[in-house]
Amino acid sequence: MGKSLTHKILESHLVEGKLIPGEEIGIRIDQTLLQDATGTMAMLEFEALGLDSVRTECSVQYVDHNILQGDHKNADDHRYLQTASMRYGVHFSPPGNGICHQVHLERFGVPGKTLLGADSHTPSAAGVSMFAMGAGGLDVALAMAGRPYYFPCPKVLGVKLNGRLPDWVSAKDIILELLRRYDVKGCVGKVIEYYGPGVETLTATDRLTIGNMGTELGATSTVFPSDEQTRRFLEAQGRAEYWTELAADPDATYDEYDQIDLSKLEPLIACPSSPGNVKSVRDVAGIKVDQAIIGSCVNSSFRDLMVVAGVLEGRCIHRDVFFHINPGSRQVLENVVFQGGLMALLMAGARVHESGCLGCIGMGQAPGTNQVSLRTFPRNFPGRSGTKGDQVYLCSPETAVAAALKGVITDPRDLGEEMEYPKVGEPEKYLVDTASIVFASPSYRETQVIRGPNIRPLPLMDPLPETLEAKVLLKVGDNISTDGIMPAGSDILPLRSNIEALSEFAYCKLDDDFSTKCKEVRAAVVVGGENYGQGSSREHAALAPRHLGVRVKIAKSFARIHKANLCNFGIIPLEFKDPTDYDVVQEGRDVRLEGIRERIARGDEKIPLEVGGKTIMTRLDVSARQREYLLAGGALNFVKQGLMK
Ligand code: MIC
Ligand code: SF4
Repeated sequence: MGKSLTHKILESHLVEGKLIPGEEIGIRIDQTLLQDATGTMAMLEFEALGLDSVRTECSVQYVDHNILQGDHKNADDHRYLQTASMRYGVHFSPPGNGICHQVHLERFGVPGKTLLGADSHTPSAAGVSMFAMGAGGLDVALAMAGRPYYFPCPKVLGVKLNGRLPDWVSAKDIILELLRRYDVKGCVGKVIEYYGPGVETLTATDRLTIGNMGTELGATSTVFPSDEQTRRFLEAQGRAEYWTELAADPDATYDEYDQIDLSKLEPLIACPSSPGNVKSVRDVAGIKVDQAIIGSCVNSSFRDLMVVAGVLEGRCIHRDVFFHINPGSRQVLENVVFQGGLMALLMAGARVHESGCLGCIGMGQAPGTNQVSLRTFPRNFPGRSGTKGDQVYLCSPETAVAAALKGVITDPRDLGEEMEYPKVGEPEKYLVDTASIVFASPSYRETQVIRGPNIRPLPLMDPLPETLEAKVLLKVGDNISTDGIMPAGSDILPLRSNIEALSEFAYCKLDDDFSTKCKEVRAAVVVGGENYGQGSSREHAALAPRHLGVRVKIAKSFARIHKANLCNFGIIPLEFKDPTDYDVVQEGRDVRLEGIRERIARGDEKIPLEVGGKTIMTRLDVSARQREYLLAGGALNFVKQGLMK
């Protein structure tokens, strides 16, 4: 039986377990990636392990999220990350150099290697055929220390691509089509592997777009073959020597199958306020648009910006639309300048920004009251833009620029009546810029790590008691994202390395009083529906509630990264055995987990929970290692215990 490329890469990296879907496996991690919003904590965690340097082939620290400098905090964190990177052998990409996923593809990605990143969109590296996953910061810190990464062995969904995309339809529409089919939890526990004749029509950055938003489907990772397109991209980036050819066996079998005829796709758009709320652009055409933004890690490549520049050549954007361009990397912008695209963008009236996450993580660019914003971003969870009740749509650069020209949502194919589709291919050679990257060097090992006052040590966490009594302080519905649990934005993000201050904001968008209520109880419970904790990988969505006293979360189901983060920080992730019990566990109720310590230590999967005079059954579906973490009160306690022994 032929093998999928996913299985080939996993097999060559497997250090523990068997490739049986659902069973825990451990794989060797070749490369790691940190960004600043999750990375400050992860770097502190790495330091706590007491090693002299990282033990990977390549580890990179990016600064791209917290780049507003309203006071000393973010700038202090940047200097900490730079000096710690130099000290421990990590490459450092400073603020302004670009968004982690775009820069990683350009400068560091290597086909067939594994990459673990403290950012949920790490599967963007599928663009150069890496097996890349997002994880919590602590898991990445452990990988930096040379430890394997453990996760449930995924199923492989093989998606066959046929045909070629029509004009005005692009890679974003392919992944939106899958989101239309599967919605935001349809690919949980799966790797999406693309194959078939349509694959070779997609460039490396098209593949980045598709891999990036596989995350929005709940997928563990996305895999593309490494072929002529990959070789061309690496060569154009001056890194031809890293290319190897990789593909599934011709008779490969997959756990599940699907296919897309690229030639039949039409422009699609995700409506407010979920990436899974996908409609055809035609169906929502005519809605007045106030803001359009091209940018974020999913659509800010050279191709994306040049298509937009091509459309805008000699034209002006509509007077009622504020139009922004957030380049994916400084190198992207330099290439756009070199090829003459910047002039068209500026003359059309675009606001061209420095490269970084910017509005995608609520660092500026918030839309006004009741305003409609079209963005090429990967996420539009409620309020993520920074504006309450926001109306954010996600679409391709083609659809965004069509709206910017016309002032209303417009099918970009309609532009075909006025102009030719500006096709943009991969240049033969990109201008390559590595000037601002601080590459790791043994000569930096003596660097003094500089810590600003915003960097606070991790609060201590107590081990799990014999029996747990707690109050249900919050009950939420399906698909609550980690943005809902631990919001970001320019006020809150700078506190990511100060857990005490940060935790005051936990759940603030769902319940203003949550942190105050927590102070009145000894231990707290949060109840959720399906796919609880989807979205961002931020471990702060476990760390901050834990600091406030949340010891148990009960949900119908959990998203992969969040569930791992809960175990890492000693919060017990229980699932309802009977989903209708969701109705029994109401806000304000007291719950009791009798003998919970012993049950977890024994390996019990069924956990009885007393609530309001009734006992309901819940399920604890975690690995033996995660049980140890829960007993110790968190992975760091567990690792420390080991060191003390
Ligand atoms: C996001 O897109 O939500 C983020 C911000 O990049 C996060 C990481 C974070 O919360 O810092 C992610 O995707 O993991
Ligand atoms: Fe940055 Fe947005 Fe990408 Fe997250 S999704 S890495 S915030 S650009």
